[in-house]
Amino acid sequence: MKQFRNFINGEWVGTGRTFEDRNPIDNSLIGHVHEAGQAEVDAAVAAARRALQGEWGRMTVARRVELLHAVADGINRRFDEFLQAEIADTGKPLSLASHVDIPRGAANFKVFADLIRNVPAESFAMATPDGGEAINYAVRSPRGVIGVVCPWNLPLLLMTWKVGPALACGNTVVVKPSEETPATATLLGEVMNEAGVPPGVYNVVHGFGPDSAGAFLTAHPDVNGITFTGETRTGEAIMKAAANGVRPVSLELGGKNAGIVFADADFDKAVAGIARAAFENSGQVCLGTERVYVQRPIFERFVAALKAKAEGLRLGSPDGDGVNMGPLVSLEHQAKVLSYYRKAADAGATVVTGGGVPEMPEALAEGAWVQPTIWTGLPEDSAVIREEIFGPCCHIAPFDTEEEAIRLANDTPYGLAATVWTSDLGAAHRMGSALEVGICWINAWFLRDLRTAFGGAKQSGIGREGGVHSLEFYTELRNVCVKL
Ligand code: NAD
Ligand code: 6OD
Repeated sequence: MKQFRNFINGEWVGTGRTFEDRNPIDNSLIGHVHEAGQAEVDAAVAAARRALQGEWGRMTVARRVELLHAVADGINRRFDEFLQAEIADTGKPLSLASHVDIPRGAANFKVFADLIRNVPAESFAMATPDGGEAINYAVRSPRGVIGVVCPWNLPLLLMTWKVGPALACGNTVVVKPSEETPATATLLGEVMNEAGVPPGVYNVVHGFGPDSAGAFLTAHPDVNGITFTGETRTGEAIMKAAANGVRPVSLELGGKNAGIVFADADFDKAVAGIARAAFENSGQVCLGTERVYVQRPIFERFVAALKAKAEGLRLGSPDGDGVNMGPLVSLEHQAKVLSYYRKAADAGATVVTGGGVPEMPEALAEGAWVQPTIWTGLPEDSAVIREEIFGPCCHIAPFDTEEEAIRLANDTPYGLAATVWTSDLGAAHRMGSALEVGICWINAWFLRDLRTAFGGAKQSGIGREGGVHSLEFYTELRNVCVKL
């Protein structure tokens, strides 16, 4: 049975207070996770502070870049271990984890290492009142000890998306992975040691949110900034914790993203794109599409085509032949998603497909399975259309005009992402600027260039990360003015 211990100052720290880590495909026990208390969080933050004041803080950028490349290489060298750990924790198909989650885990270190090596600094020459001259130049220093609080849906990808830039900028981190998915953050500790990253630079504390490691970390006065990915309501709690000491936050939160399909879109590509956006990773992607709006002339045909896609998905264990959909992350999340399936039925939705629990072979019967589900016919104010479900499901409604599509898409407190399908270049650009989101894809979904700004509008987040935008959060910008 595996033991997931805390990683503090380059060493493994057990606590004797454990909780279970279970595999959602069959609810089998993977191992025991050692919950960090206040003492372990204090020790991790102190180790991170010491590292900042020690070798790591004095290290040249060139050496830091070398080490981050060594970490990326270490992930790639132990690719299969990361893969097995991730699919055991999440149940996601091996094909998905091996093409998206684990490669991005390595890329997140390489990209930000290369960025920091090439980042320019601004400078301005100015005239001074005495007729002389001064020069101003910008210096970026690390923000300090960064608390990184992570969700369970893309555990390694989303954790390294924060840790990569944080370390590239010279900070140290204390990571609190989701209680549902402790494995890959723990494994990364081994890689850090193998790569020669000094002790205390990367620390992991396990546990839950309130009254546990998450709350202890975010309330810790010696944490200089908190970067968080997760639900909007949790983001609010973290922002309140960060208010003590006026500590900055970067928040990537929930979404209720719209997919908009115009009648002139390439039909097959639009169907395939929306199917990915609704069902990939069993719908557990913050950027996913749970509200689909289709222009009326192609509405019936589109619903039938998406139904065929949903019914063609093959559910099963991650390494099963042709499997392209796994379970939800946990029985608890299954209960939440199924509660929305019931709400949809109660509200009078037409269930185009799915709506319940699939029949699975006996060996998988205890897993967190739900059917990919499509509804039509619900009013826009129903819970299923207003609230983030985070499951493999979507509601499809017709629209007539571009203005109506924009109004419907923007009628939500969230503002993370949108995916628009059209062959009209003008409409594409108009949608790109009218939709109130942080990321708008045209004829694509989840196509990522890590140099671009990533984040949410409205209640989907605060701040942007990605490329040079990450520097805004992970560094302190100082202006030096030199009178010549
Ligand atoms: P969650 O908010 O329940 O938990 C996220 C993390 O926060 C976990 O590690 C949890 O233990 C911790 N936590 C919970 N309460 C806390 C508290 N009071 N103080 C400190 N830490 C606390 O989110 P989840 O269920 O793990 O993930 C799913 C959610 O994440 C969805 O809403 C999804 O949209 C969102 N998400 C957003 C993005 C994005 O980029 N915007 C990406 C992925 C997931
Ligand atoms: O691709 C990324 O960098 C990113 N942050 C993706 C978020 C996905 C949400 O589930």
